Amino acid sequence: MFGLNTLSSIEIDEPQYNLSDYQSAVPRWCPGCGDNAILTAVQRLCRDEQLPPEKTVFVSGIGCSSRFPHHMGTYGFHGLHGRALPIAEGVKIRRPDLNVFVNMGDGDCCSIGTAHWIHAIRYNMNLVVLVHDNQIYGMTKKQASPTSPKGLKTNTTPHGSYTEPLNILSTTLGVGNVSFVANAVEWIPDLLYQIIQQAFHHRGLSFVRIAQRCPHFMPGFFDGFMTDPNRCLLLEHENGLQVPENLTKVYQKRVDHDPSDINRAREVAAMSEAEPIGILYRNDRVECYEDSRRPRKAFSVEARREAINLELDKFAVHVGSRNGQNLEQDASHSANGESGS
Ligand SMILES: Cc1ncc(C[n+]2csc(CCOP(=O)(O)OP(=O)(O)O)c2C)c(N)n1
Ligand code: SF4
Repeated sequence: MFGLNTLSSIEIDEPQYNLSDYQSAVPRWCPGCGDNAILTAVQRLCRDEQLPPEKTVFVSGIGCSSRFPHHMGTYGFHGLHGRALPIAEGVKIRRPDLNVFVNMGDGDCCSIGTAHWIHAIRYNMNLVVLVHDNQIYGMTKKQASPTSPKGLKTNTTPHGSYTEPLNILSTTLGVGNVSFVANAVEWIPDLLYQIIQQAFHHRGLSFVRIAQRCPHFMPGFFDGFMTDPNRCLLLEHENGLQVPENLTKVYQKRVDHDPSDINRAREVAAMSEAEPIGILYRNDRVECYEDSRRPRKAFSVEARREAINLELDKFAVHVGSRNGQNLEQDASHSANGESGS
């Protein structure tokens, strides 16, 4: 007998999502832009985790990278410059059941959005935060960002940037309540995928800084890291990154890094000679904000109406009184021939 009999047939009740279910408008990023690689990694993750598109939200601010939600076949919110995190937190606090991702540029996160960045780490909501760090303002055509290297000539710093760049990883690791910090580069897809996957599985705010090429305004900027594997330091650990064998031949600069050690994480973050790749820090015991501050119980329409009416009653003007005076009394005075005016 050929084929399966009815007893051994496979029944699939759940919908199976494939990559095209997560694809929306065709990306309009420049050819070779690193945002394309990040999009591909995230779409793969959604497919592998079988995330229902209707239960998944991408939130962004403004910038080239912030066009991300347009390219995902999920819900999305393209917000205001620097304001992705408060919007995402609003979504998460009302709907903790949703998978919420945040995409920010380095300008979005570390310049106009700095206050939200710091406080989001402190709040520790269950979000995946991806910072596309091309070290420039891409959308506004090469202005210096807080992560631009000192001396970089841009439209706002034609004689070269005067200030030291801000270290995204060190700053994040310096905030009390930090629970997950990772560093990735978009041009090593296997490791990028693995890092985003671990961020997704971490319960709490997973902060992933991703070095991202902007070939249009920063051509060749990351070439040194791409052509010399020794400028990358892979952080391996059983609770962190597991480097696939095919990459071990290329990336020989690897170190055993325990992500539970925050002091070591801070040392690694401060390194300037190599780009650390992997999970720098992970602490699963930090409480999520939405677990301690659950939204209040939903009330019925009738209960809400009654509560609103009770409040409004406090301001009600009763017929027969004006400015605290009793009009009925005034009227009776007039009727008795007393002047009420
Ligand atoms: C309140 C406000 N200020 C400034 C701008 C102009 N603006 C748009 S995008 C952008 C910077 C984008 O750079 P980045 O966040 O690094 O993202 P990229 O484009 O490099 O992905 C700026 C300053 C704006 N849209 N809104
Ligand atoms: S300007 Fe840069 S960051 Fe923006 S789409 Fe082009 S390559 Fe990407």
